[in-house]
Amino acid sequence: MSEGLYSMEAKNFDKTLDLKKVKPYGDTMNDGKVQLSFTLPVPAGAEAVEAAKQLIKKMGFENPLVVFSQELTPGFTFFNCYGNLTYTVNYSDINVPKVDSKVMSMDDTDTYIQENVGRPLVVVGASTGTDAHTVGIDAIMNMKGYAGHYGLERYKMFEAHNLGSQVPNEEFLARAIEMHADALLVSQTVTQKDVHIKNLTNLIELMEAEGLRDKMIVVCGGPRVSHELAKELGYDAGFGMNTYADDVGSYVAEEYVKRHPKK
Ligand code: B12
Repeated sequence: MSEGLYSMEAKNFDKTLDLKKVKPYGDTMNDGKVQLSFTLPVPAGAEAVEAAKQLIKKMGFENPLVVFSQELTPGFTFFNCYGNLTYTVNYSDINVPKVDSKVMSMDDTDTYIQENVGRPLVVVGASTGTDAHTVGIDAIMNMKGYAGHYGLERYKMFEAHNLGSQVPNEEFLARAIEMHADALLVSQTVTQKDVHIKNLTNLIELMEAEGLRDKMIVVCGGPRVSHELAKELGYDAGFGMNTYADDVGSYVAEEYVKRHPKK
């Protein structure tokens, strides 16, 4: 990976920064200072503090410091601590797979679809399976949008259908077929016991069984979803935290045009 703007700024700020050996920054470059908090299932007291310090050392920290400890309930003690991390990472070697598209504004995406497709693209979204979280999919799809970015319902060239939450995969797919969806937008927030992996995989299996997988662009998103994970599970793209409708809208439009070049 190339050295990004921020790392370059840090390098100008302090010449001792080595991007091959990056560690946390606290008060001074390379001090490795980290704040951590956790609970131990032991009663509060000097022994609890010592146990916390020993654990911090085992995690790879030097100078363990417990700055706050309090009994939460009899037999459980909460700690706030500091330590200097001894480990480093090679930032220069990091390569994170990302969605390959040029992010356009809402107006530019509308114009792009108008010029290259000539009709609104149909997108159908939901928080699927047992997942009850709607805020993520709403942020992407709702007319009013999220953090100053209008959602897909606001775009002139997307016909956006948000089916809400806890939509079973079978129903999601049936509605998508009925609405002639060009793209599916799946949101997954709960990841306990890998429920998202099972649910996301199940949708792809259903689509493959129906011979539909290649007929639609299939995108998933959520706070613990990455593009890499999405690809592994058979999706075209995956979006994580801090995604806006602009990112997804641009991707869907460009991907559709790639698959259906204008004759
Ligand atoms: C609000 C909330 C709820 C509300 C949801 C209300 C609603 N209508 O959505 C309620 C109270 C109902 C709730 C319930 C539960 N919750 Co809850 N909830 C949260 C909370 C506080 C905020 C989530 C949120 O709204 N984030 C804001 C949105 C905007 O962010 P986002 O979802 O990440 O979305 C962005 C991106 O991820 C991306 N994105 C998301 N989806 C998609 C889809 C596509 C296609 C694309 C492109 C992008 C995309 O774009 C969005 C905008 O940038 C989080 C904790 C937290 N602070 O994050 C816990 C949290 C998600 N909940 C959690 C849990 C465990 C639950 C419950 C299981 C609790 C329980 N035992 O009952 C239940 C869920 C039951 C169920 N069947 O699903 C855990 C999940 C842990 C895990 N890793 O699995 C969390 C992390 C809390 C915690 N620390 O334990 N919850």
